[in-house]
Amino acid sequence: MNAPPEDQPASARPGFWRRFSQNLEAGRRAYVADLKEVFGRPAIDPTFWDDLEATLLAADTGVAVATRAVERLRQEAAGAHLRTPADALAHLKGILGAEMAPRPRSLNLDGRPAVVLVVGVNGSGKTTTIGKLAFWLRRQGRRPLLAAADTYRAAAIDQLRALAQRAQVEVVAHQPGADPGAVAFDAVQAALARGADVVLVDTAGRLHTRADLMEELRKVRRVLQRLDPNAPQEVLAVLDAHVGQNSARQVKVFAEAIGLTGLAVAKLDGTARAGVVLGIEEELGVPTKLVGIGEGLEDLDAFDPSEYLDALLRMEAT
Ligand SMILES: Nc1nc2c(ncn2[C@@H]2O[C@H](COP(=O)(O)OP(=O)(O)OP(=O)(O)O)[C@@H](O)[C@H]2O)c(=O)[nH]1
Ligand SMILES: [Mg+2]
Repeated sequence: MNAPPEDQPASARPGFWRRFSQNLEAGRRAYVADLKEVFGRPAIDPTFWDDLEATLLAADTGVAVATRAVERLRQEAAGAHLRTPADALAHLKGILGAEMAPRPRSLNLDGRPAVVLVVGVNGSGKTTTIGKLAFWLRRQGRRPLLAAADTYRAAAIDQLRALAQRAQVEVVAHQPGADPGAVAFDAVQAALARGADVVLVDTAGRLHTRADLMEELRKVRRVLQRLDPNAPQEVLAVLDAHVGQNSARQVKVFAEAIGLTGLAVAKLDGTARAGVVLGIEEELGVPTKLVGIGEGLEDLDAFDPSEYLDALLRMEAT
């Protein structure tokens, strides 16, 4: 984190995490019922550990996280401090929290302008996330500018323009089919000329031209680095929570090709895969920095592991 805390509060949205919990409710009723059943047992019985692991797996935390967490709890139960299912629940949040804690999660916006390159597979939520992020940044006194570097489809440029209008930020766009590197270059120049301090670069997500796409992204990065050796300050991959653990595998290609500084997990509303953030981080080793819980401009915030785990392990209705 390079900006002072007051410049970029951990959460810019009062009530965001309450809505996050409420949105999760819709998709995870069966999971909550399992959670209640397992942790509501009067004692740790012979099937308790397997059932707990199955419940975590059902929330899509991924195998590695679920087995490691249950193993740790079992070890603690062998000692004196963990005797009941309720104890296990209390300890579980600490164990999962420790898995997430060491990763820096604030956006690095230390550049003039700072450049955020947004990548990801087709339909993961890149363009929508950029609109939401522009709005989020503006509410914190930043001046974002959008770069329409997904030049494959005219519709992609129009979509970004429409979002920019709603978020009241400027867009730099070329014609469909134009060189994405040239768009990124012009956007940074425009930001310098107009006093914008963050450039958000939208990119294409075609899967079937994967090799071409990766080369194109590398080229965009080279162009940006020519203007500022530290750019892009952030390379964010947008993942679709509904795709679950598989989305991490899809994003690995981007991580290997250009490197990632953070993840933005979109569509965490109405999904049964509430635990997906844990598994994705485990698989990629890249911190989740932003989460999206809807299509509205307000539906994005900085990722807060503690709020997230509270929502994940909460059993009462919100
Ligand atoms: N429910 C929900 N829908 C979302 C969210 N983020 C994006 N969407 C929807 O997901 C669909 C795809 O979003 P886009 O932002 O166009 O995805 P993209 O990655 O830019 O897609 P391409 O440019 O085609 O690769 C749209 O219908 C969005 O409205 C979210 O957080 N929640
Ligand atoms: Mg798009």
